[in-house]
Amino acid sequence: MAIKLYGHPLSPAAQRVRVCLEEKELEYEFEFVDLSSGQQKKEPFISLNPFGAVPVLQDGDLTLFESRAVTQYITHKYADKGTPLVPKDPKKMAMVSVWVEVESQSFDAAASKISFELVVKPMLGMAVDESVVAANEGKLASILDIYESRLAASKYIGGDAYSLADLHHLPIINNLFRTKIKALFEARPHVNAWCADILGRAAWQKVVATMKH
Ligand SMILES: N[C@@H](CCC(=O)N[C@@H](CS)C(=O)NCC(=O)O)C(=O)O
Repeated sequence: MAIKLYGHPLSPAAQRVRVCLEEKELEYEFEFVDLSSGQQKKEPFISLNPFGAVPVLQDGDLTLFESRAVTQYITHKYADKGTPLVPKDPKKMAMVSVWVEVESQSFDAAASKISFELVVKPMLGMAVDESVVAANEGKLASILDIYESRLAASKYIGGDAYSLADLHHLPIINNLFRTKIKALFEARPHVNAWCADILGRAAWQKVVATMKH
């Protein structure tokens, strides 16, 4: 049975899974979920994810939600396809896991709040809360200082090779690059070069193309 991804083209969490499927060169069916009408909170979707959010991945009889858990599943299940994304060596794998956690617990915690204020709210015609932006801008700047040191010593955030730790950042970095917050990334040369590298990957550019429809 084919892989099916339920999502919305503008959902960063769905984009995270989509870019992983593209890196793995896997065929999949994309099922549009209309977030604006609340389809995600109703049956039949709510039975796939009781939290009522995209993405959901179905692969045969397996149904999964939570984008970062889904990418880990794809990476391990399809280890022999496309880009490896997680190293086999346990020490290298552990380092990737560290930075997967950093993205989720530190980077995303600040960056996705800014993305919501400066990218999502204007799209929905909602007023931007600049106090939320300011509070999280300071947090993000401190996190990017740590990234700058890390990337001065390591080509990719999780180690020598491109991995899930880099890939998980893409949707929110892509959103923030459309805002004044881009300056925080540009001010840090290693972070800036890393962003250019990962945003330029063919798999991510395929996902970017799906956002323009
Ligand atoms: N932690 C979840 C977040 C999922 C999430 O918040 N999805 C958003 C779109 S990016 C959504 O479906 N929002 C609609 C809603 O919550 O009603 C993941 O990584 O999959």
